Amino acid sequence: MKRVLSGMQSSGQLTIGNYIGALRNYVKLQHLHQCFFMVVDMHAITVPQEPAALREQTEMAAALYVAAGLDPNKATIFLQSHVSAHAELGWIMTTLTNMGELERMTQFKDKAEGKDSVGAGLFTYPSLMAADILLYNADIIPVGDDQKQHLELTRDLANRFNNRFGEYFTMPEAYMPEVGARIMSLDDASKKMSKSSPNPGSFIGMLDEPDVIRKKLSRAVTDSGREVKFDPQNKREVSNLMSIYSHFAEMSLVEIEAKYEGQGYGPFKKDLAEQIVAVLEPIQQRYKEIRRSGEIHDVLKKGAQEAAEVANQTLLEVKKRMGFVL
Ligand code: AQP
Repeated sequence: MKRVLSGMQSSGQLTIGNYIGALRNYVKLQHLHQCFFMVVDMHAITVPQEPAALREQTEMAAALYVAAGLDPNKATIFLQSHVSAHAELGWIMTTLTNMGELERMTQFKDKAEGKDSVGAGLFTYPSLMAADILLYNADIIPVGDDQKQHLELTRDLANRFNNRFGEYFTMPEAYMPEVGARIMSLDDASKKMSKSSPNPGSFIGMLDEPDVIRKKLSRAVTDSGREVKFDPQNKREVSNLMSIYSHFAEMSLVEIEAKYEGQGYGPFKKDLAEQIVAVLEPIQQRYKEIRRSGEIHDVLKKGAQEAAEVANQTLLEVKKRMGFVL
């Protein structure tokens, strides 16, 4: 049995991009491996968060994990900030990281673009992410395509540590969906769909009401043609919507093309909205029950205990090897 680790930032409401790129895979993997799934609230504060919003977003994300099908008796579900070893190993990993490596990170460049002032945490966050993964000696990391570069850095840091202080860390491997590893924004298909986008029309939130989903899709940008065809080079917007369709309806791209041949975009977008609603509605129902019962607090408490047991052991070993007085 392998070890799986992944997490999402509580920087907004989870989107269908987070669902397709990561959460759906979490649910599958919990039946196959030993899994640790966290809400990375300490990553969320790399951009300013209002305290009340951070609290709500963090509980929302954890409750959505469970509502989407994560079982606290199968997987360890916890908050990053509840296990202090993350911050400690995060600092150690920062000291092993070179500035040049962080400067190359495209996500940092994207997030810093056009901002007058950027927090140092946004720059160093890939080192904390490396610590998140290495603390659990995880083998498999289910992530979307945007996290590939950060995972490469994690592997480099694991190698660097192993070379300097003796073989210890496992080399983690990314686990990505074949289609939909990068779901793009509904208003601009050159940008990835992001939960922290200031334009709510650019993403579909996992808690969006059915009518909101229908409206957002009817307004989603397409091209001036009318052919439902998967061609990411020339038909970026429609190809993105087709990837989403393929996931929610569990249909291949070829099947989708055949179904909408000669029909234009209208019926395709309408059906897509219904496919998304059909998957999200039961999750939203369960979500409401979970929030109402308050059970998520018990889930997170149990998860933090389980996670800390593994993480603290790793941290101790790392400190011993590096020469800290214990
Ligand atoms: N658009 C996407 N398509 C596919 N996968 C995605 N992921 C995120 N966006 C997409 C995957 O979701 C997981 C959680 O991501 P995160 O919360 O750690 O941060 P992120 O990658 O920066 O996601 P967002 O939604 O864009 O958050 P903000 O707006 O705060 O930056 C990851 O596995 C990610 O790959």
